[in-house]
Amino acid sequence: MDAQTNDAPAVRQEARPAQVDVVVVGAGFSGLYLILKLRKLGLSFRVFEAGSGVGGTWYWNRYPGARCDVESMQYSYSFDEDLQQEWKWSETFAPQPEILDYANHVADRFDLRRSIEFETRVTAAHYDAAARRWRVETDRGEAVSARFCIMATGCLSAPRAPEFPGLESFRGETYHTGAWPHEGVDLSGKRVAVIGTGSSAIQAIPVIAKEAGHLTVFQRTPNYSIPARTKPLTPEYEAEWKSNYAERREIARHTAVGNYYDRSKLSALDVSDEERERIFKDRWAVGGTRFMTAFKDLAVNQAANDTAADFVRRQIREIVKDPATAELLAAKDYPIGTKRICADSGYFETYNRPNVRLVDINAHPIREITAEGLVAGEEAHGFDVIVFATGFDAMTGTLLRIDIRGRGGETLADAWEAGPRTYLGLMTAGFPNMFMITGPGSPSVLSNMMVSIEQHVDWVTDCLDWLRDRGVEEMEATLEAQDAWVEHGNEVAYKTLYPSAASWYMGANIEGKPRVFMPYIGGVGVYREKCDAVAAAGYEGFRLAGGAADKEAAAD
Ligand code: FAD
Ligand code: N01
Repeated sequence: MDAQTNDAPAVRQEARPAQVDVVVVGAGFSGLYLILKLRKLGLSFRVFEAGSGVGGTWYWNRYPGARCDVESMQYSYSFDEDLQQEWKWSETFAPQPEILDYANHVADRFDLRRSIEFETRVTAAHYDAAARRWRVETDRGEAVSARFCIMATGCLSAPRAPEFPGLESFRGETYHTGAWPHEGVDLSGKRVAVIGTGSSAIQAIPVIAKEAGHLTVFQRTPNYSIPARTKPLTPEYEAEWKSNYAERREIARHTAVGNYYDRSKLSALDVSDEERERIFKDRWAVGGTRFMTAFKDLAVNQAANDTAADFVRRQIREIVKDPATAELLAAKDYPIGTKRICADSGYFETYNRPNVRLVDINAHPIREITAEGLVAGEEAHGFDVIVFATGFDAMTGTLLRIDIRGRGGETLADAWEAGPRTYLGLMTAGFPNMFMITGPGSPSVLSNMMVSIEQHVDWVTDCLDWLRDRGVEEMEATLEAQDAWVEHGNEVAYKTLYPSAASWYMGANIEGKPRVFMPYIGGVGVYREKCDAVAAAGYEGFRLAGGAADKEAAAD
């Protein structure tokens, strides 16, 4: 099957009962693994996916240059030994088409497609407290009743483009990196604008520059980026990983970010200037975001962080020939790593090309989009194509685009008015029987997401099994447990430098969005232990009702 066209092929469809145990929303890596686990449990379920194929992020983000920044050998499922032994990655950092192929392979290998209803968007989910069931509605006009609802909707799945005045008047083509056309876009010889310089833009810009006639990049905030230095996987490297997979995966599960690689135990301030420079140079030469683990304190100590930021700025000044452009590209106003660190393939070098220009929109704000292009400051720019690489309404946006109402009809939007509040990033008080996979309040976007996805799916499905065994019909995070978790999450976050940046982690990329640090930064390993302890204690911090839970309550 051609993964890039990736329309759902004709497959044997499962029965579509109007009443099921579980509804799953989303068929990215979270949803796919959920299907497998729910089948093993023998629960009845339905899965709705807005896209026409599987893969989520990797189905939607088909912009030129898209690729992973977690090493391929680690950005993959670990739940099946044969799968991880048999799948072959071509490069150290896999390109998007290959990751999408992998998602399709998993869907076919485990015959998952028959359980998914594609091109079906969930529009509403209302909890009926009397029946202890969710009523889930789709844009196909169907309503399904489910005991449990699992939101596998992704953290970076609500693309957003700023509402520049005049946008509708533009006569050329516009695209968002997060919703790139499946048939690709012919940019050859065209005058292209890219707005934004986040991870997506930084990956796309070098590729677009090679194809376009002229490229103008509109930058609001410069980003720190480390060369990815992706290269073909050697048979030796692959064999070494595959013969140690089980052990390495297990180690990764207990690390801070879910990756198996060396993390320094040294402070950047405890070594000589020469030694520090040597270590940074080594990391820069190896490539990839593991640069940030060169020293143990880069994320928590401003002075230590400054040494890394300064090193990266010096690399940029060396690479970019025009000093004024280099200065604009050198981030200075926030600590390195506190906005998601980028990994690139020739990003800074691209500005040495004669057909590429950088415009600082702080000095020259985009005033309007016109029929011919856009006006930034006093200058009118003509374009055939405008690419919005302007990111996502991250972590909460996708959930809040669904009309979710919990106990008593309270909307999730109201419950999260001051920012998302969850217990363990798994559930929100007032919304019983609704789980989130990698929700706000869990490590999610700060980790190798495959590790976090597997951990959440395993935890949730073990929980469903446990509830079923005891005939428990309702599970809800208590307010006390949620408040304590939110407080703990904030406490840990504010020990780091992260909250000092105007990042999407803080909701700062969306006007009016509450400024709270959304993911849990206490570490993947620590978090896993906490989740396991909660489960072992009979789901401590959750209120349970029905079946054995009622009997226990009556006996107390
Ligand atoms: P998603 O892949 O986002 O899937 C969610 C699915 O839910 C989507 O298919 C969507 O269509 C569907 N959906 C949402 N709402 C509805 C609805 N209302 N009704 C029906 N369907 C709905 N993570 C890493 O760890 N390493 C990386 O290198 C990395 N690179 C990334 C690169 C890009 C460009 C982006 C955007 C993200 C990247 N991520 C990376 C994060 C990535 O999102 C996760 O790694 C992972 O793919 C998330 O899987 P998921 O299934 O949880 O969510
Ligand atoms: O989005 P972003 P992204 N006017 O929000 C700018 C993952 N990912 O799609 O910084 C002008 O990071 C905005 O400027 P500023 C990864 O987790 C991973 O690039 O807000 N500009 C910024 O420059 C990543 O973090 C990979 O000042 C505006 C850019 O648009 C996440 O997805 C690859 C603007 C948006 O950057 C999101 O990345 C791709 C406006 N009104 C994505 N609004 C890997 O490599 C926004 N901008 C693994």
